[in-house]
Amino acid sequence: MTLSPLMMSDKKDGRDGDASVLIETRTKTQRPPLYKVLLLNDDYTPMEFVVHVLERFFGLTHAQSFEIMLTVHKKGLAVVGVFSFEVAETKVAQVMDFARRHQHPLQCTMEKE
Ligand code: TYC
Repeated sequence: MTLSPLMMSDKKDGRDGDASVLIETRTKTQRPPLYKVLLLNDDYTPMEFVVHVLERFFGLTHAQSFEIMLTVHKKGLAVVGVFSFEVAETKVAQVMDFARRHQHPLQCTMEKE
């Protein structure tokens, strides 16, 4: 910050005897919290359906989708992506609605990172 001429002292001795005190303020940048979207395994949802869901709602390639589907199948769950609260909520709702409409028990949830 620079001092404008108006803020400078008029005195000839060079001292700032008036109220020209500069207070530095620190702006802490707050990042919004992020949420993990998780896909859970079950015994009935077809593998191809899960791959299709990952391609359709998460913009993943077929290869990426197949890999994540296999991770869920083997480990029980996997993180599909990390998003803002609103985007994560929307993805979960889209997956759950799509699975229900196709009568598959697929579960998708979110949790704070
Ligand atoms: N376990 C399922 C099967 O053998 C496949 C599957 C994978 C289901 C991932 C859900 O999130 C899931 N057909």
